[in-house]
Amino acid sequence: MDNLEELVMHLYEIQAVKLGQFQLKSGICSPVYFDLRVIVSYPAVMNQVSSLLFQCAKNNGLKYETVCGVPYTALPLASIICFSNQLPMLIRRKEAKDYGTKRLVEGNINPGETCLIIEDVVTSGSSVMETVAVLKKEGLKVTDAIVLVDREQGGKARLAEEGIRLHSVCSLSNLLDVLCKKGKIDAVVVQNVNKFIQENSTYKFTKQNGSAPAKKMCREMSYGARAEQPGVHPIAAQLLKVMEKKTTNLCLSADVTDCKELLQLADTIGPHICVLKTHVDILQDFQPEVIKELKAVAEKHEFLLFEDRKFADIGNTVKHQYEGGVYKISSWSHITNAHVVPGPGVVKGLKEVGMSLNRGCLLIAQMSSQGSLATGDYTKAAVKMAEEHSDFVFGFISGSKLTSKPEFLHMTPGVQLQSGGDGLGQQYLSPEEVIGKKGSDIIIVGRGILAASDRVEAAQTYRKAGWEAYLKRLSVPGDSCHSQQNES
Ligand code: 5BU
Repeated sequence: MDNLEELVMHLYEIQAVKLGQFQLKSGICSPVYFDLRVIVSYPAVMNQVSSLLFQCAKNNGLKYETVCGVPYTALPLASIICFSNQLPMLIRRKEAKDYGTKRLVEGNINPGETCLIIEDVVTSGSSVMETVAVLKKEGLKVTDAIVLVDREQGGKARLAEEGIRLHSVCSLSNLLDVLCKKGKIDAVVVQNVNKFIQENSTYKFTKQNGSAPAKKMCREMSYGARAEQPGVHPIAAQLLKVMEKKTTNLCLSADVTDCKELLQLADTIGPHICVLKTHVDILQDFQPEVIKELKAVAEKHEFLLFEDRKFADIGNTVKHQYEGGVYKISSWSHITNAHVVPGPGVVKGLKEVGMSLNRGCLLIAQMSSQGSLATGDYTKAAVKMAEEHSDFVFGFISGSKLTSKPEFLHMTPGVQLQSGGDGLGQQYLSPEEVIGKKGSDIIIVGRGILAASDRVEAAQTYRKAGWEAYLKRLSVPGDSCHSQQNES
């Protein structure tokens, strides 16, 4: 048995690679599943993997001064490589919290030096890209990444477009060949996995002469990659990271009038959402205590709070409304929103209160209700206002994507699986339309979930629909690069 065959058999024996039917976090069913986190419990496998990764870099004649593993699985692998070969290492921090105050890269950073990336498994390449972006921000050069297993779902092509060469110790096809040869799987399984790979590529391009892309296709950035964009607002970065980590672009519009019900909703639906939107002034038994509890649930399930207050007065008044009164919105709500009808003073007023608290604001550029006047030039003016106050405004309430600037987020209300309305002007579009066709980032769902007999099940359905529409959008380059100034 050669080294690679031996390794594949070891990985199979310790269940780091499994064949069967696996529900991925995205909701997609995969016939193959990798969990390389388990290898830390097998020192011989750790050694074997590390030396194959290092050998792969050597075989490709790579020149580099330092090494960084993509957190977390590749961290110990990078450590072994560096220790065994006396190379300096860098550690990239991944914590979503406190990233504003802590260093993002630990170790001696010498700008201009080349850093080699180590990763365990590559699917779309987005995790590698996140680490590359952080290292580049520190002034390092990154040109190559070594991965143990390339799932052959488009990661290599995507990384190549970003100027990163991906070298793999083993491709998914190699791995299947070995397992088939050793009698662990049969040809039908190999066929199934190959079909899955073909149908679930995260990147597609038109080939010319069998290799190079026929033309440079503009492709969509993942939520995770957008979180690393220069100039991204801290709240947008936090939210994008939560979305990527929890694999959800669902915001629950928790329009209930009872505090106990609100807290119960937050706790049961919390694992499935990235944002919980409130109308705190419809709570009939509001007590400041409820906010304390809501904040604790938000932390427990890692979602952000969004008070849908729709401020629409002069700057001086909204300042008081945001900070004071009974609800003290600025003290707990990560996100709030404002109409642009008063002009920029409304943003300036809110900013005076919210900036130091690290809050973020969305501008209402379009509304979901029938006959809304927020269209055309009004919408364009909202986009301009957001761009001029991007230190506080990080996105829009809108029916569609309004700007191609990746640092801005679009949240869309008026979402239900069934199209139609509510008889009072509300108009509904499906998650597929909103995320897939209109290019929005987050679906806001209220009664689609609240009126269901099983709210958790309904939330899961919306989460899956929203996420699958996003994944589909990621896999089709071309149409999401254009700023869609169209009206919904
Ligand atoms: P629904 O139950 O999914 O229809 O609730 C939609 C929520 O979004 C509700 O809280 C509205 O106040 C909110 N909303 C909206 O529906 N349309 C808009 O244009 C804006 C907010 Br802005």
